[in-house]
Amino acid sequence: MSRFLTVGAAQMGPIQKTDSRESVVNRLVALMAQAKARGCELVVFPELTLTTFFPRWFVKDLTEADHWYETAMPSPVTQPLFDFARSMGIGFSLGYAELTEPDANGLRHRYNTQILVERDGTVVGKYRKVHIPGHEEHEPDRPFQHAERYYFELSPEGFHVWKAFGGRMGMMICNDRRWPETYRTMGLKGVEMILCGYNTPLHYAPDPGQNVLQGFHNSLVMQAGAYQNGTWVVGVAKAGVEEGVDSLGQSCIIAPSGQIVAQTISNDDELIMARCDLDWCKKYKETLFDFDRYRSPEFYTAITAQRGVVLED
Ligand code: ING
Repeated sequence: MSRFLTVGAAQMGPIQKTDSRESVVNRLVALMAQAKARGCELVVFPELTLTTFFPRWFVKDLTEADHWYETAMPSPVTQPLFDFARSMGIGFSLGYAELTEPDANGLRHRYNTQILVERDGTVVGKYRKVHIPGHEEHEPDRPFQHAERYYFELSPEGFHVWKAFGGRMGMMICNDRRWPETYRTMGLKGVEMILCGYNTPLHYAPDPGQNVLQGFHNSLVMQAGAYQNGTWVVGVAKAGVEEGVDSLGQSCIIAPSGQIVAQTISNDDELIMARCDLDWCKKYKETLFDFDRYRSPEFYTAITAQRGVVLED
């Protein structure tokens, strides 16, 4: 038995500070048209894909950054993407900065968000980033900031798996892909395909020795997560030199075996695709990684009981 889902990874090249949302949406629509022409049923876009990666700058008054966020999805500027998708009968996943309406206490919340939109245009899932990297305060010694912990709050909901596109779909955002808990939490919910967007600068200020390993680490974590949870993984970059900062491309589609079945070769707008058999997940979920048969959660309690390391000696 096979349940095929043809998925596209629509890598975006740089988005500069002065690039309008309209110009970005036009690029997204062009990639979506390519995806449709190549038989894709679902196309995945990167993290924060409507604007430049604004956490590379620090602004003292957070409200000065409000224009980088979306207060509605769809909004008048993103409606053309939703309309085109529905007219083409193609679904998509989109990452953006979310600024919510005031809550019961009059507070507005800021999340690094990704949505999943089915082929009929309905938003069937929303995920907000759990693992928020970088720093909370201005760090002037850095060549550029990575102040996501200043601009975004922790997800209030955590990880979820949605029945959509004929399978069980999960989402994660960028730094989430580096943490095994991300995959396992969704693996324990039966996930069959995890959609991930990322913005990964090649320069890692806390340890520049890692710079040369960015591509290796990117593939390593997603291949491991896919294999150890018997799931497809789609990783999609915003790549290239944005406002002088060079970010990793190497978007890829990874099988439940951990094999990379498609990978981009440029740092620009580039579509890759794969015809994914969701039933291929069973080859791992029902053998090596039959969680119910082989896991020993009684020995894993430290994973949820602790945040950091507790030395036993
Ligand atoms: N970006 C980065 C990521 O996890 C980072 C943070 C940059 C980590 C460089 C390591 C090296 O890919 C986001 N947006 O999480």
